[in-house]
Amino acid sequence: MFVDRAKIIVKAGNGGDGVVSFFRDKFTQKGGPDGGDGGRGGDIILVASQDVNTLVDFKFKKHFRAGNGQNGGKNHCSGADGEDIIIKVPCGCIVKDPTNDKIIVDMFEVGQKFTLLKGGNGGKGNQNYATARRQTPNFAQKGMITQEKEVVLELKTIADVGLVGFPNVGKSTLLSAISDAKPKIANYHFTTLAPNLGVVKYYDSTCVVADIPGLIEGASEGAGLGHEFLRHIERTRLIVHIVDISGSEGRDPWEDFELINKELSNYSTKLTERPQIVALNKCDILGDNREPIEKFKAKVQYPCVEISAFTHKGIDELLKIVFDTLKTLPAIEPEQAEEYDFDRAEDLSYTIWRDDDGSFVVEGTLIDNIVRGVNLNDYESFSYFNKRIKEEGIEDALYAKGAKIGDTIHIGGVEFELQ
Ligand SMILES: Nc1nc2c(ncn2[C@@H]2O[C@H](COP(=O)(O)OP(=O)(O)OP(=O)(O)O)[C@@H](O)[C@H]2O)c(=O)[nH]1
Ligand SMILES: [Mg+2]
Repeated sequence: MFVDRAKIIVKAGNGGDGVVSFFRDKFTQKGGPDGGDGGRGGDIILVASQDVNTLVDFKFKKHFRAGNGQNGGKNHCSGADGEDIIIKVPCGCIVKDPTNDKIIVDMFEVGQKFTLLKGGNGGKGNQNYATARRQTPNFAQKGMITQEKEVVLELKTIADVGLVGFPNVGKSTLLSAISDAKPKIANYHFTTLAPNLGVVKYYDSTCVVADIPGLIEGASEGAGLGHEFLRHIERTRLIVHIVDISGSEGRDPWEDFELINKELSNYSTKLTERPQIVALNKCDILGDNREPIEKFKAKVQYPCVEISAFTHKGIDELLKIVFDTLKTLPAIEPEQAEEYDFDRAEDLSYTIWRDDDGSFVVEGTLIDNIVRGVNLNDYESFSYFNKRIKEEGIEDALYAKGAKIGDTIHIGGVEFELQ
Protein backbone atom coordinates (compact mmCIF):
# COMPACT_ATOMS: atom_id res chain seq x y z
CA MET A 1 0.00 0.00 0.00
CA PHE A 2 1.41 3.36 -1.01
CA VAL A 3 0.23 6.22 1.12
CA ASP A 4 1.19 9.74 0.14
CA ARG A 5 -1.32 11.68 2.18
CA ALA A 6 -2.14 11.37 5.85
CA LYS A 7 -3.68 13.33 8.65
CA ILE A 8 -2.11 13.22 12.08
CA ILE A 9 -2.98 14.65 15.47
CA VAL A 10 -0.21 16.27 17.42
CA LYS A 11 0.06 17.82 20.83
CA ALA A 12 3.03 19.39 22.53
CA GLY A 13 3.40 18.79 26.27
CA ASN A 14 1.74 21.02 28.83
CA GLY A 15 3.97 23.07 31.05
CA GLY A 16 4.20 21.89 34.66
CA ASP A 17 2.68 24.08 37.38
CA GLY A 18 4.68 26.36 39.58
CA VAL A 19 4.29 25.67 43.30
CA VAL A 20 3.43 27.70 46.38
CA SER A 21 5.67 26.79 49.26
CA PHE A 22 7.54 28.50 52.09
CA PHE A 23 10.81 27.52 53.59
CA ARG A 24 10.48 25.80 56.98
CA ASP A 25 12.91 24.09 59.30
CA LYS A 26 13.63 23.69 62.99
CA PHE A 27 15.04 27.20 63.26
CA THR A 28 12.84 29.00 60.78
CA GLN A 29 9.15 29.47 61.42
CA LYS A 30 8.35 31.80 58.57
CA GLY A 31 10.82 31.36 55.77
CA GLY A 32 10.71 32.96 52.37
CA PRO A 33 8.82 31.56 49.40
CA ASP A 34 10.62 28.56 47.92
CA GLY A 35 8.06 27.12 45.46
CA GLY A 36 9.88 25.92 42.33
CA ASP A 37 8.94 26.40 38.71
CA GLY A 38 7.14 23.84 36.57
CA GLY A 39 9.09 22.12 33.76
CA ARG A 40 8.59 22.89 30.08
CA GLY A 41 6.37 20.60 28.02
CA GLY A 42 8.03 18.55 25.29
CA ASP A 43 8.07 19.75 21.67
CA ILE A 44 6.76 18.02 18.57
CA ILE A 45 9.68 17.93 16.13
CA LEU A 46 9.66 16.78 12.52
CA VAL A 47 12.77 15.38 10.85
CA ALA A 48 13.13 14.62 7.12
CA SER A 49 14.66 11.19 6.85
CA GLN A 50 15.87 8.97 4.04
CA ASP A 51 14.78 5.90 5.99
CA VAL A 52 11.13 6.47 5.15
CA ASN A 53 9.69 6.96 1.69
CA THR A 54 5.96 6.71 2.20
CA LEU A 55 3.51 7.97 4.78
CA VAL A 56 2.14 4.48 5.41
CA ASP A 57 3.19 4.46 9.07
CA PHE A 58 0.80 7.33 9.70
CA LYS A 59 -2.15 5.18 8.66
CA PHE A 60 -1.59 3.16 11.80
CA LYS A 61 -0.14 5.68 14.20
CA LYS A 62 -1.91 9.01 14.01
CA HIS A 63 -1.56 10.43 17.52
CA PHE A 64 1.63 12.01 18.75
CA ARG A 65 1.78 13.55 22.20
CA ALA A 66 4.90 14.98 23.72
CA GLY A 67 5.51 14.61 27.45
CA ASN A 68 4.14 17.10 29.96
CA GLY A 69 6.45 19.15 32.13
CA GLN A 70 6.42 18.15 35.79
CA ASN A 71 5.24 20.45 38.53
CA GLY A 72 7.76 22.36 40.57
CA GLY A 73 8.63 21.29 44.10
CA LYS A 74 9.45 22.76 47.49
CA ASN A 75 12.90 24.04 48.17
CA HIS A 76 13.25 25.82 44.80
CA CYS A 77 13.07 22.51 42.93
CA SER A 78 12.17 22.91 39.27
CA GLY A 79 9.97 20.27 37.64
CA ALA A 80 11.53 18.11 34.94
CA ASP A 81 10.89 19.06 31.32
CA GLY A 82 8.56 16.86 29.26
CA GLU A 83 10.06 14.61 26.62
CA ASP A 84 10.12 15.80 22.99
CA ILE A 85 8.60 13.63 20.28
CA ILE A 86 10.55 13.31 17.05
CA ILE A 87 8.49 12.31 14.02
CA LYS A 88 10.39 11.02 10.98
CA VAL A 89 8.87 12.00 7.65
CA PRO A 90 10.08 11.30 4.11
CA CYS A 91 11.93 14.04 2.22
CA GLY A 92 9.46 15.96 0.12
CA CYS A 93 6.76 15.79 2.78
CA ILE A 94 4.69 18.97 2.78
CA VAL A 95 2.95 19.76 6.03
CA LYS A 96 -0.32 21.69 5.86
CA ASP A 97 -2.86 23.18 8.24
CA PRO A 98 -6.19 21.53 7.29
CA THR A 99 -8.19 24.46 8.68
CA ASN A 100 -6.93 26.85 6.00
CA ASP A 101 -4.80 24.69 3.67
CA LYS A 102 -1.73 26.82 4.37
CA ILE A 103 1.69 25.24 4.03
CA ILE A 104 3.37 25.06 7.41
CA VAL A 105 6.63 23.63 6.12
CA ASP A 106 8.08 21.70 3.21
CA MET A 107 10.40 19.03 4.61
CA PHE A 108 12.68 19.27 1.64
CA GLU A 109 16.20 18.36 2.62
CA VAL A 110 17.57 15.24 4.24
CA GLY A 111 18.04 15.87 7.94
CA GLN A 112 15.91 19.01 7.97
CA LYS A 113 14.47 19.60 11.43
CA PHE A 114 11.36 21.60 12.21
CA THR A 115 9.66 22.28 15.51
CA LEU A 116 6.00 21.93 14.66
CA LEU A 117 4.69 22.63 18.15
CA LYS A 118 6.52 24.05 21.12
CA GLY A 119 5.87 22.66 24.55
CA GLY A 120 4.03 24.87 27.03
CA ASN A 121 6.09 26.99 29.36
CA GLY A 122 6.27 25.86 32.94
CA GLY A 123 4.51 28.05 35.49
CA LYS A 124 6.58 30.13 37.86
CA GLY A 125 6.71 29.05 41.47
CA ASN A 126 6.06 31.57 44.22
CA GLN A 127 9.84 31.93 44.66
CA ASN A 128 9.58 34.41 41.77
CA TYR A 129 6.94 36.66 43.24
CA ALA A 130 8.51 37.94 46.43
CA THR A 131 9.04 41.69 46.46
CA ALA A 132 9.81 44.18 49.21
CA ARG A 133 6.09 44.82 49.66
CA ARG A 134 4.90 41.28 49.04
CA GLN A 135 6.94 38.92 51.20
CA THR A 136 4.57 36.00 51.30
CA PRO A 137 3.27 35.53 47.77
CA ASN A 138 0.45 33.07 48.10
CA PHE A 139 0.15 32.27 44.46
CA ALA A 140 2.07 30.55 41.71
CA GLN A 141 1.61 30.35 37.99
CA LYS A 142 0.03 27.30 36.43
CA GLY A 143 1.81 25.68 33.49
CA MET A 144 0.69 26.56 29.98
CA ILE A 145 -1.79 24.11 28.53
CA THR A 146 -1.15 23.34 24.86
CA GLN A 147 -3.77 22.65 22.24
CA GLU A 148 -4.13 19.46 20.26
CA LYS A 149 -3.80 20.14 16.52
CA GLU A 150 -4.37 18.35 13.27
CA VAL A 151 -1.93 18.53 10.39
CA VAL A 152 -2.00 17.04 6.93
CA LEU A 153 1.13 15.40 5.54
CA GLU A 154 1.42 15.25 1.79
CA LEU A 155 4.30 13.55 0.03
CA LYS A 156 5.55 15.10 -3.16
CA THR A 157 8.51 13.13 -4.43
CA ILE A 158 11.64 15.14 -5.12
CA ALA A 159 13.84 13.81 -7.93
CA ASP A 160 15.97 15.19 -10.74
CA VAL A 161 14.38 12.95 -13.34
CA GLY A 162 10.89 11.46 -13.62
CA LEU A 163 10.38 8.37 -15.78
CA VAL A 164 7.01 8.77 -17.38
CA GLY A 165 5.03 6.62 -19.81
CA PHE A 166 2.27 4.08 -20.39
CA PRO A 167 2.10 1.01 -18.18
CA ASN A 168 4.44 -1.83 -19.16
CA VAL A 169 6.73 0.23 -21.42
CA GLY A 170 9.75 -0.60 -19.27
CA LYS A 171 10.13 2.30 -16.83
CA SER A 172 11.04 0.08 -13.90
CA THR A 173 13.32 -2.05 -16.06
CA LEU A 174 15.18 1.11 -17.05
CA LEU A 175 15.47 2.28 -13.43
CA SER A 176 16.91 -1.08 -12.41
CA ALA A 177 19.37 -0.91 -15.33
CA ILE A 178 20.73 2.53 -14.43
CA SER A 179 20.57 2.60 -10.63
CA ASP A 180 20.92 0.41 -7.58
CA ALA A 181 17.13 0.41 -7.07
CA LYS A 182 15.37 -2.95 -7.36
CA PRO A 183 11.81 -2.15 -8.44
CA LYS A 184 9.34 -4.87 -9.24
CA ILE A 185 9.25 -5.67 -12.96
CA ALA A 186 6.52 -7.75 -14.59
CA ASN A 187 4.72 -8.13 -17.85
CA TYR A 188 1.40 -6.61 -16.84
CA HIS A 189 0.00 -3.13 -16.31
CA PHE A 190 0.36 -1.21 -13.05
CA THR A 191 3.15 -3.33 -11.67
CA THR A 192 4.52 -0.21 -10.06
CA LEU A 193 2.10 1.24 -7.53
CA ALA A 194 4.31 3.83 -5.88
CA PRO A 195 7.15 6.00 -7.13
CA ASN A 196 10.51 4.21 -6.80
CA LEU A 197 13.60 6.29 -6.34
CA GLY A 198 17.06 5.32 -7.55
CA VAL A 199 20.39 7.09 -7.40
CA VAL A 200 22.12 7.07 -10.78
CA LYS A 201 25.89 7.52 -11.10
CA TYR A 202 27.54 8.75 -14.27
CA TYR A 203 31.31 9.29 -13.99
CA ASP A 204 31.58 11.68 -11.06
CA SER A 205 28.00 12.98 -11.15
CA THR A 206 24.90 11.53 -9.53
CA CYS A 207 21.22 12.25 -9.86
CA VAL A 208 17.99 10.90 -8.40
CA VAL A 209 15.56 9.22 -10.78
CA ALA A 210 11.93 8.47 -9.92
CA ASP A 211 10.07 5.64 -11.63
CA ILE A 212 6.50 6.91 -11.66
CA PRO A 213 3.58 4.43 -11.95
CA GLY A 214 2.21 4.10 -15.49
CA LEU A 215 -0.18 6.75 -16.79
CA ILE A 216 -3.17 6.16 -19.05
CA GLU A 217 -5.73 8.28 -20.86
CA GLY A 218 -7.76 10.27 -18.35
CA ALA A 219 -5.06 10.12 -15.67
CA SER A 220 -5.39 13.87 -15.12
CA GLU A 221 -9.04 13.26 -14.19
CA GLY A 222 -8.14 10.38 -11.94
CA ALA A 223 -8.24 7.35 -14.28
CA GLY A 224 -5.92 4.44 -13.50
CA LEU A 225 -3.63 5.42 -10.69
CA GLY A 226 -4.58 8.92 -11.65
CA HIS A 227 -3.36 12.31 -10.65
CA GLU A 228 -2.15 10.98 -7.33
CA PHE A 229 0.93 10.13 -9.32
CA LEU A 230 1.02 13.10 -11.62
CA ARG A 231 1.64 15.04 -8.43
CA HIS A 232 4.93 13.22 -8.06
CA ILE A 233 6.16 14.45 -11.43
CA GLU A 234 5.73 18.08 -10.41
CA ARG A 235 8.96 18.17 -8.45
CA THR A 236 11.27 16.73 -11.09
CA ARG A 237 13.55 18.86 -13.24
CA LEU A 238 13.48 16.68 -16.31
CA ILE A 239 11.04 14.17 -17.75
CA VAL A 240 12.33 11.06 -19.48
CA HIS A 241 9.37 9.92 -21.50
CA ILE A 242 9.53 6.21 -22.25
CA VAL A 243 7.79 4.86 -25.30
CA ASP A 244 7.43 1.19 -26.32
CA ILE A 245 8.67 1.72 -29.88
CA SER A 246 8.18 -1.97 -30.72
CA GLY A 247 4.45 -1.54 -30.30
CA SER A 248 4.57 -4.89 -28.48
CA GLU A 249 1.08 -4.40 -27.07
CA GLY A 250 -0.47 -3.44 -30.40
CA ARG A 251 -0.67 0.29 -29.70
CA ASP A 252 0.80 3.01 -31.87
CA PRO A 253 3.93 4.50 -30.19
CA TRP A 254 3.24 8.01 -31.48
CA GLU A 255 -0.35 7.96 -30.19
CA ASP A 256 0.93 6.77 -26.80
CA PHE A 257 3.42 9.61 -26.74
CA GLU A 258 0.88 12.31 -27.60
CA LEU A 259 -1.67 10.95 -25.20
CA ILE A 260 0.69 11.02 -22.23
CA ASN A 261 1.76 14.57 -23.11
CA LYS A 262 -1.88 15.58 -23.21
CA GLU A 263 -2.42 14.13 -19.73
CA LEU A 264 0.61 16.03 -18.44
CA SER A 265 -0.64 19.32 -19.82
CA ASN A 266 -4.19 18.67 -18.59
CA TYR A 267 -2.78 18.23 -15.13
CA SER A 268 -0.63 21.34 -15.12
CA THR A 269 0.86 23.67 -17.72
CA LYS A 270 4.02 23.56 -15.61
CA LEU A 271 4.51 19.99 -16.79
CA THR A 272 4.18 21.01 -20.45
CA GLU A 273 7.08 23.40 -19.99
CA ARG A 274 9.26 20.77 -18.30
CA PRO A 275 12.14 19.64 -20.58
CA GLN A 276 11.73 16.14 -21.96
CA ILE A 277 13.97 13.47 -23.37
CA VAL A 278 12.30 10.60 -25.20
CA ALA A 279 13.61 7.06 -24.76
CA LEU A 280 12.42 4.71 -27.49
CA ASN A 281 12.51 1.45 -25.54
CA LYS A 282 12.32 -2.23 -26.52
CA CYS A 283 14.41 -1.60 -29.68
CA ASP A 284 15.70 -5.16 -29.33
CA ILE A 285 12.28 -6.52 -30.32
CA LEU A 286 12.40 -4.57 -33.60
CA GLY A 287 15.61 -6.26 -34.75
CA ASP A 288 16.58 -4.69 -38.09
CA ASN A 289 13.21 -3.04 -38.64
CA ARG A 290 13.95 0.68 -38.32
CA GLU A 291 10.69 1.92 -39.77
CA PRO A 292 8.84 2.69 -36.48
CA ILE A 293 11.91 4.50 -35.15
CA GLU A 294 12.36 6.68 -38.24
CA LYS A 295 8.63 7.46 -38.37
CA PHE A 296 8.68 8.56 -34.72
CA LYS A 297 11.87 10.59 -35.01
CA ALA A 298 10.51 12.50 -38.02
CA LYS A 299 7.73 13.93 -35.85
CA VAL A 300 9.22 14.32 -32.39
CA GLN A 301 10.29 17.75 -31.16
CA TYR A 302 12.40 16.51 -28.20
CA PRO A 303 15.82 14.84 -28.11
CA CYS A 304 15.27 11.14 -28.74
CA VAL A 305 17.41 8.10 -27.85
CA GLU A 306 16.97 4.50 -29.00
CA ILE A 307 17.41 2.10 -26.10
CA SER A 308 16.73 -1.36 -24.82
CA ALA A 309 16.40 -1.43 -21.06
CA PHE A 310 16.61 -5.20 -21.44
CA THR A 311 19.94 -5.50 -23.37
CA HIS A 312 21.26 -2.11 -22.11
CA LYS A 313 21.70 -0.85 -25.67
CA GLY A 314 21.75 2.96 -25.86
CA ILE A 315 21.70 3.38 -22.06
CA ASP A 316 25.05 5.15 -21.98
CA GLU A 317 23.95 7.61 -24.64
CA LEU A 318 20.71 8.26 -22.72
CA LEU A 319 22.59 8.95 -19.50
CA LYS A 320 24.94 11.35 -21.28
CA ILE A 321 22.03 13.43 -22.58
CA VAL A 322 20.27 13.29 -19.21
CA PHE A 323 23.31 14.49 -17.26
CA ASP A 324 24.22 17.14 -19.84
CA THR A 325 20.66 18.48 -19.73
CA LEU A 326 20.49 18.45 -15.92
CA LYS A 327 23.59 20.67 -15.82
CA THR A 328 21.63 23.37 -17.64
CA LEU A 329 18.53 23.17 -15.42
CA PRO A 330 17.91 25.08 -12.20
CA ALA A 331 17.69 23.21 -8.91
CA ILE A 332 14.28 22.30 -7.53
CA GLU A 333 13.12 24.79 -4.95
CA PRO A 334 11.14 23.86 -1.85
CA GLU A 335 7.52 24.99 -1.88
CA GLN A 336 7.24 28.36 -0.29
CA ALA A 337 5.64 28.25 3.08
CA GLU A 338 3.83 31.53 3.67
CA GLU A 339 4.84 33.70 6.58
CA TYR A 340 2.75 31.60 8.85
CA ASP A 341 3.43 30.64 12.41
CA PHE A 342 1.22 27.62 12.85
CA ASP A 343 2.12 27.19 16.50
CA ARG A 344 1.34 30.75 17.53
CA ALA A 345 -1.62 31.24 15.25
CA GLU A 346 -4.06 30.00 17.82
CA ASP A 347 -2.26 30.62 21.06
CA LEU A 348 -2.65 34.35 20.95
CA SER A 349 -6.24 34.57 19.88
CA TYR A 350 -9.35 35.63 21.71
CA THR A 351 -12.84 36.76 20.83
CA ILE A 352 -15.31 39.04 22.57
CA TRP A 353 -19.04 38.54 22.29
CA ARG A 354 -22.10 39.83 24.03
CA ASP A 355 -24.27 37.44 25.98
CA ASP A 356 -28.10 37.61 26.09
CA ASP A 357 -28.01 39.24 29.52
CA GLY A 358 -25.89 42.09 28.15
CA SER A 359 -22.65 40.95 29.74
CA PHE A 360 -19.45 40.64 27.72
CA VAL A 361 -17.72 37.32 27.32
CA VAL A 362 -14.05 37.08 26.43
CA GLU A 363 -12.83 33.67 25.30
CA GLY A 364 -9.85 32.14 23.54
CA THR A 365 -6.59 30.40 24.10
CA LEU A 366 -4.86 33.60 25.13
CA ILE A 367 -7.43 34.05 27.89
CA ASP A 368 -7.08 30.44 28.99
CA ASN A 369 -3.38 30.92 29.36
CA ILE A 370 -3.65 34.17 31.29
CA VAL A 371 -6.28 32.79 33.65
CA ARG A 372 -4.28 29.65 34.29
CA GLY A 373 -1.41 31.80 35.41
CA VAL A 374 -3.22 33.35 38.33
CA ASN A 375 -4.98 32.48 41.52
CA LEU A 376 -8.11 34.60 41.38
CA ASN A 377 -8.86 34.32 45.10
CA ASP A 378 -5.66 36.06 45.92
CA TYR A 379 -5.73 39.85 45.83
CA GLU A 380 -2.21 40.29 44.51
CA SER A 381 -2.69 37.61 41.95
CA PHE A 382 -5.89 39.28 40.80
CA SER A 383 -4.09 42.59 40.31
CA TYR A 384 -1.52 40.76 38.23
CA PHE A 385 -4.39 39.34 36.14
CA ASN A 386 -5.79 42.85 35.65
CA LYS A 387 -2.40 44.05 34.54
CA ARG A 388 -2.17 41.29 31.90
CA ILE A 389 -5.68 42.10 30.61
CA LYS A 390 -4.55 45.69 30.09
CA GLU A 391 -1.18 44.75 28.60
CA GLU A 392 -2.70 42.39 26.05
CA GLY A 393 -5.08 45.11 24.89
CA ILE A 394 -8.16 43.17 26.00
CA GLU A 395 -9.50 46.09 28.03
CA ASP A 396 -9.26 48.42 25.03
CA ALA A 397 -10.88 45.78 22.86
CA LEU A 398 -13.78 45.61 25.32
CA TYR A 399 -14.32 49.37 25.13
CA ALA A 400 -14.11 49.16 21.35
CA LYS A 401 -16.90 46.59 21.44
CA GLY A 402 -19.07 49.05 23.35
CA ALA A 403 -18.44 47.94 26.93
CA LYS A 404 -18.81 50.68 29.56
CA ILE A 405 -17.66 51.09 33.16
CA GLY A 406 -19.89 48.97 35.36
CA ASP A 407 -20.68 46.34 32.68
CA THR A 408 -20.34 42.73 33.65
CA ILE A 409 -17.42 40.91 32.05
CA HIS A 410 -16.79 37.17 31.96
CA ILE A 411 -13.21 36.25 31.33
CA GLY A 412 -12.19 32.63 31.59
CA GLY A 413 -14.92 31.76 34.07
CA VAL A 414 -14.37 34.86 36.22
CA GLU A 415 -17.09 37.43 36.53
CA PHE A 416 -16.32 41.02 37.44
CA GLU A 417 -17.36 44.58 36.76
CA LEU A 418 -15.41 46.74 34.39
CA GLN A 419 -13.74 49.50 36.39
N1 LIG B 1 12.18 -7.09 -24.90
C1 LIG B 1 12.19 -6.12 -24.02
N2 LIG B 1 11.37 -6.19 -22.96
C2 LIG B 1 11.41 -5.19 -22.06
C3 LIG B 1 12.28 -4.08 -22.20
N3 LIG B 1 12.07 -3.26 -21.15
C4 LIG B 1 11.12 -3.84 -20.39
N4 LIG B 1 10.71 -5.00 -20.91
C5 LIG B 1 9.68 -5.89 -20.38
O1 LIG B 1 8.46 -5.22 -20.36
C6 LIG B 1 7.66 -5.65 -19.22
C7 LIG B 1 7.25 -4.45 -18.39
O2 LIG B 1 8.41 -3.87 -17.81
P1 LIG B 1 8.32 -2.92 -16.55
O3 LIG B 1 9.68 -2.35 -16.35
O4 LIG B 1 7.69 -3.62 -15.41
O5 LIG B 1 7.34 -1.82 -17.12
P2 LIG B 1 6.77 -0.50 -16.40
O6 LIG B 1 6.77 0.57 -17.40
O7 LIG B 1 7.52 -0.24 -15.14
O8 LIG B 1 5.29 -0.95 -16.10
P3 LIG B 1 4.25 -0.42 -14.96
O9 LIG B 1 4.98 -0.41 -13.67
O10 LIG B 1 3.15 -1.40 -14.99
O11 LIG B 1 3.82 0.94 -15.42
C8 LIG B 1 8.54 -6.62 -18.46
O12 LIG B 1 8.15 -7.93 -18.81
C9 LIG B 1 9.94 -6.31 -18.96
O13 LIG B 1 10.80 -7.44 -18.90
C10 LIG B 1 13.12 -4.04 -23.35
O14 LIG B 1 13.92 -3.12 -23.56
N5 LIG B 1 13.03 -5.09 -24.21
MG1 LIG C 1 6.89 -0.30 -13.24
